[in-house]
Amino acid sequence: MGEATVSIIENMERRTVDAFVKKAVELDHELLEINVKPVSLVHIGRDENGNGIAASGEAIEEMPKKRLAKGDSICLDFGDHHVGYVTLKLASAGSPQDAPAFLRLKFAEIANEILDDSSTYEGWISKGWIQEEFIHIDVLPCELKLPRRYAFRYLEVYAIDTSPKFQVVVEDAALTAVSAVSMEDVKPLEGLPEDLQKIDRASLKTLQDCMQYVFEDGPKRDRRLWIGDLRLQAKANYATFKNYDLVKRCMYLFAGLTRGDGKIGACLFTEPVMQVDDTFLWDYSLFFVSILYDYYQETKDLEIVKELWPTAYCQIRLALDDMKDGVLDTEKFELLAFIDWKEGLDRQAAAQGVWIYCLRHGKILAELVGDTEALETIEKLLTEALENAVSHFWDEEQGFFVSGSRRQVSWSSQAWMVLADVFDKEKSRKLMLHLLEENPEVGVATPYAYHHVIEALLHVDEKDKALELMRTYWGGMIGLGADTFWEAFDPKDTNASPYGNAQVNSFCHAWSCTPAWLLREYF
Ligand code: RAM
Repeated sequence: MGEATVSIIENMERRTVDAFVKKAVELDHELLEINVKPVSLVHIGRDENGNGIAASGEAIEEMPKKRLAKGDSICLDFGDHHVGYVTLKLASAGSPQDAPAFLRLKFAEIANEILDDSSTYEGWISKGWIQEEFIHIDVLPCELKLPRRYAFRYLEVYAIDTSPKFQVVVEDAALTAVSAVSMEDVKPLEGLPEDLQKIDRASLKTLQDCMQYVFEDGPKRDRRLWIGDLRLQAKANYATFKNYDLVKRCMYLFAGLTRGDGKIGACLFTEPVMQVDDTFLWDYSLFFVSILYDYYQETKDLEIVKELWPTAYCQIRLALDDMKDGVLDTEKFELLAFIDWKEGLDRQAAAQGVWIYCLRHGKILAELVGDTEALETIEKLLTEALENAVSHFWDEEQGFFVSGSRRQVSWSSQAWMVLADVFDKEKSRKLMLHLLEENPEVGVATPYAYHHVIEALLHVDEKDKALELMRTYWGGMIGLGADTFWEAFDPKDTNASPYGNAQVNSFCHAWSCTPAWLLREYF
C-alpha cells in the first residue's frame, strides 16, 4: 500500500474516532440535583470487633447550640450515602474572634473512616483520595462552600484550634446531591425477605451514586470510567434505571478514545480533556465486545452495533498480541489481565475464560453485522480457545482448572471457565459444587470477582447456593452498616485493601451493585 493510501485510511479512521467522541459529547446531560439536610448528630465508636459504628446521638436541632472549642468535634449524619457538594454556615461564639478558626473536616462513606488517622497512611496509591480538609477561617460568620464533590454519609467537624476566647458554631449544613438518575425511577423489590430487600436497596444506591456524567467506578475513588466496572454497571442499569444513553455515551467514549495502537484502555478521563489512560488490561479491553453485545440484547439497536463493531473486533485481533501458545502470556506481565485484586492470584486460566466468553459474544455480533470474514476468524479462534482451555488448564485428577506454572486452583479460574461454557451445563454444575465443597485457598478479594462466582452458580441453575453466598457476602457488608457496597470486602478481615491501607478504599463501588440485577433476573 502506498504512503498516500495509508494516510487517507488513517485520516478516515481519525474522522470516525472523532465522530464517536462528538456523539458522546452530544449525549452529555445535566445531573439531577436534590437538596439533603443532615438528620442527626452521631457518636462514632467501635463494636466488639473493632469496626466503626455510628451510635445515635442528638437531634440535629441541637447542632447550632454546640460551641466547638479547641479539640471539640461534632459528627453530622446525612441519613444515607450521597454524592455532592456541601455548604456549611459557620459562626463564632464567646469573645470576638481573635484568631483564625482552624478546622478539620472529614467526609466518610462508612463510620470507620471517621476513626482512621490519615497521618498513618502508607498505602501505594495517593493519600489525596482521603476525603479530609484542613481549613483556616479568618472571619466568622461565614458561609463555607466547599469546592470538591464528596461521597459520604457522615461529616465530622473538628476544631483543631480556635483560641481560648472564642468557639466555632455550625449553624447549618446543606448538601446538593447529584446523580444522572433518581432512586424513584426504580421499583424496590417486593415480596423478598428483609435481608434481600436491604441488599437490593444498597445495590441500587451504589449504582445511583456511581451514575454521574459517566458511569464512575466509585464517587470517592477513582471517580472515572473503567470498562470492567462499566460492563457490570450497564447490566445492572438495564434491570433497574434503564438509562440507555449513559451506556451509549460511555461506549462512544471508549471507541473514540482508543490508544495509538487501537487498543481500548482500561479507563478514561473526561477532564480536563477527554483522554484515555495509559493503563491497559487485556480482559478489560475485550469486555468492549461484551458490553456492545449486552447493549444490543437489551435495546436491539443494530445501528450502534454496525458502528462500533470494527472497534470491538479490533480488540479481539489485538488481544492475540499478548497471547502465546493460545493462552495469555502472563509471563510478560502478571497483571496483564485484571480478574481480581486477590493477592497471589494466577490470572491465566481465568483470562482464558474471559477470552472464550468474549469470543462467543463477538461471534454473535459478527453474524449480526454480516461480517463473514470476521466470523470465520472468530469461529476458528473459539474452537482453538476451547481446546486450549482443556489441554492447558484442566486437571482431571483434582477436578479443577489449574492456572499458570504453579498450577494454582482458584475460585476465579473456575467461575470464568463456567461462564465461558467450556464444559456442558452438568459438568460445570458439578465443578461449581466441587468448588464450594473444597473451598480452595485462593478465594476472591472483591465483589467484582464474587459476582462472577455467583453468576457462574446461577448459570448452572444453582440458585440456592448463589443466594446463600449473596446473603453472606453482600449481607456481611450490610451487617457492618453499609448503605452502599464496597470495592473490596473480606469477611475475615474487614480492614483488607488492595492498596495496602483501607483508608483509600471506596465504599460505594460500582462493581458491587450487581445484586440489584441478579435478584431481578433470577429470583
Ligand atoms: C481500581 C478501581 C476500578 C477497577 C480497577 C481495575 O483502580 O477500583 O474499579 O476497575 O482497579
